[in-house]
Amino acid sequence: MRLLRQSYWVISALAFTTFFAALGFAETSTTETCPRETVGSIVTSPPDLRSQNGVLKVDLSFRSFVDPNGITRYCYISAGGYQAPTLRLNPGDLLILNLKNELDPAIAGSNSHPPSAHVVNPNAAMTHKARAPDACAGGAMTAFSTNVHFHGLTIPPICHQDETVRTLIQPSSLAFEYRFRIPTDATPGMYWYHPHPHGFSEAQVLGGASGAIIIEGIERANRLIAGLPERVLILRDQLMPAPAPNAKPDPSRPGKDLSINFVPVPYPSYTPAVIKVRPSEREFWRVLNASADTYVDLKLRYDGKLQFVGVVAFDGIPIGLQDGRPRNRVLWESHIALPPAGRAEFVVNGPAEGVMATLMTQAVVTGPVSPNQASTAPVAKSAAAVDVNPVDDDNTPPRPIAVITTDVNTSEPTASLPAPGAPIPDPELPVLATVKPVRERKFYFSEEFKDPKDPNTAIFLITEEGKTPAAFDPSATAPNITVHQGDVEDWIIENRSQETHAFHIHQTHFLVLERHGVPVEEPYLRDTVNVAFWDGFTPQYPSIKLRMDFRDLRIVGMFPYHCHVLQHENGGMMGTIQVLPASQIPTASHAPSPKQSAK
Ligand SMILES: [Cu+2]
Repeated sequence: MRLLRQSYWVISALAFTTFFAALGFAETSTTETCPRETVGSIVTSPPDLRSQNGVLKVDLSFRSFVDPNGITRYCYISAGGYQAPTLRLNPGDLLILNLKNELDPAIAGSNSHPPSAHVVNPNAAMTHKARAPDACAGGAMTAFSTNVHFHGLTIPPICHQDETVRTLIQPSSLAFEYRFRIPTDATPGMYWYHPHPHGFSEAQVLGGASGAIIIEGIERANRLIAGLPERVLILRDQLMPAPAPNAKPDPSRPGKDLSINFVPVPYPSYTPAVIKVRPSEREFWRVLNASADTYVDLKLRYDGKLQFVGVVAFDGIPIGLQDGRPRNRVLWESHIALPPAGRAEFVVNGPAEGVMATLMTQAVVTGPVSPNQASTAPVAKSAAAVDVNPVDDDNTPPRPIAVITTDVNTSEPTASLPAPGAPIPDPELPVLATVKPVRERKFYFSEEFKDPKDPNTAIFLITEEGKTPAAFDPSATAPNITVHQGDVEDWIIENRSQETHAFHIHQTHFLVLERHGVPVEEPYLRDTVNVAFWDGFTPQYPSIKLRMDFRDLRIVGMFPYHCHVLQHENGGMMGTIQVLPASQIPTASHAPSPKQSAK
């Protein structure tokens, strides 16, 4: 653990007081809440909190702050004052995380996001009845409710572990304890934590509430990277200040700004952050796209030349660890596309001294370009957005993120991977690609507008083929689909809408088998994957085919699958799956594999 280096917004006391007095903000909001780095500053690693003797005990406060632009920031602050600490644990370690919801309705309620505006799906709000104040039983779902999802980890979907459908922690609640053990067979790599209250996760994640989880030991999965300096980079998107009232619409204006480890890279100057590296040093980068809504497609250029990076893992699963393919290799890629929630861990050969090096995201096209878009297909707007781009609030133009400068004496990165140690054993269960699925299902993403002329009436849907499309209903007690523990299924996910969606399921990873009906061979599993948009006229919808794994004994219970573009998730694009215990009398389709009982 090291001292937190933060720079604070410098605002004169007078201007600050006048600003908040004018908007009627409560005085309890201070500059120290959810601090952010200044534009153009050096990217430093998030603070690390490491498990000791098999236990990591963390007290986190969940806070908000209204910034000088009137935009609400959210953050996790540890008892030691660290913002968004990286939680580092070994497989088998116990995590005890006490979360105190310190959102102040007096602050957030008076800012530009009135609570009612967060409810993108009015049906959900009306049917979601107030419940007892037991955090495990749900309760009033407001902009001040929260909970935590441990994205990518295979831990039980039960309250106090990784349950996100019912758990709602209110500001009035005592600190809420999350307590679970990292599975001993958890794959080493990058995971993350973020809020998941349906209807409000977009605003909270956009505001900056997210942090990395590192399961240690990736050098045991790939000995090539042992000893490399490791760097944790977290990309976040954030709302932008409203354009001037008479500003000319700018088609290059992004839907959201980006930041890297809380160093903002704001439109329109895109002043890049600064990553300092030792000249020509090889590093191991662990990159999380913690954006609520924004896709990135990362590229490294040295003196204008595109560089290859050596991919070791996606979504916390190192190559060759769970797919039966050879290990101890990297995939050299010229760009890294990450949907919201995606992670990539890769080797970077640092630039030599004097080389002009940049990290940038190229444009990501999230929908067809249509000159009539504004009149024929309403563009869904985030109800939480302060500004609404009249053209496209999903616009994702190319932009720099950071310049990489060499410095022999830089103190970053502060951590290095250890020596390789003993290789991680092969998984006990048969490799997913070789397992015969018990059934195949088809789902589809679609969008509807209650009023075709009003983009604010967008409803986002994920539907199993043959069922009636309906936005996610948080008050529903029955799951959308049921499987049995031990099942392996193939899911085809179609996109029948004209924008991209990022399919994600909690508690388990999947194997991508096909894209648009064409087999693909990916030597890793994922937990979040993009599904390309439909162009509006091709007879066949874009699709992916996934092999879904419900064999893990720990995931019995109910949990969600959804689009990880949180604007869409909040707008209804979510369903629940219930994993029932394996049948007592094994049938052909539900027989647990012989190896499972030994697990
Ligand atoms: Cu989506």
